[in-house]
Amino acid sequence: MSKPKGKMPGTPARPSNAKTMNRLDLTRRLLARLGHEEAVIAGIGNTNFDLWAAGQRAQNFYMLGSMGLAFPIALGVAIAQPQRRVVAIEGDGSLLMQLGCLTTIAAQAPRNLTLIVMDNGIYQITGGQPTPAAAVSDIVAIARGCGLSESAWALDEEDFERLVASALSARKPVLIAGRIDDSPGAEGISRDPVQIRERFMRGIGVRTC
Ligand SMILES: Cc1ncc(C[n+]2csc(CCOP(=O)(O)OP(=O)(O)O)c2C)c(N)n1
Repeated sequence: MSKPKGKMPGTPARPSNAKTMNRLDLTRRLLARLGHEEAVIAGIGNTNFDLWAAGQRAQNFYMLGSMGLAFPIALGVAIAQPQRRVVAIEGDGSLLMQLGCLTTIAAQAPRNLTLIVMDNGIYQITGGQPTPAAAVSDIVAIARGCGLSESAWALDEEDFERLVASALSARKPVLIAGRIDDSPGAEGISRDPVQIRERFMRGIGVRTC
């Protein structure tokens, strides 16, 4: 029998030349590239902890409680406000739980949406259990297969910044995945969902009082 082609279980699914980076550092680099009241939506747990720590903009939304909703929420904002750039940040475990959103985003093809995946290969906040992205599932290949042709691994911090800059002027949805270390998210986020929602709605101009 001939050997099966492709990646074998247990072979890292990310490119071997992708540097292991740091979530908070990448989040700070992302925010430093913004300047036009872009909406930034972060997923449950560490991604929103680090977004909070990187700077509490009124246009930031912090998802609480449910995995995999940062990209769907961002899609809604991108459709509702086509003149505004929207960026979403999600963990690999959360995205893998909600993969269908990639096909919806590809089909809707909003011109103003950038998706960022912080891939540490673990469900870190619940104890560090490995995700399929650690061994067998390549998130960028999945996204491309869903129709998001502008999907790429950031190979290092400079590459990440270059990809973000280009995504922020792209005319298609763009997905950027970064391999990150297992540093815990920063402490200190306010977990009041009503406050988070109201501030965001004022920040993107849909609540005026
Ligand atoms: C629908 C759902 N299932 C399970 C959980 C429990 N849970 C919360 S965060 C999390 C892990 C998230 O992993 P990932 O998105 O990779 O982020 P990381 O913790 O690695 O930064 C899990 C399993 C949940 N909150 N919601």
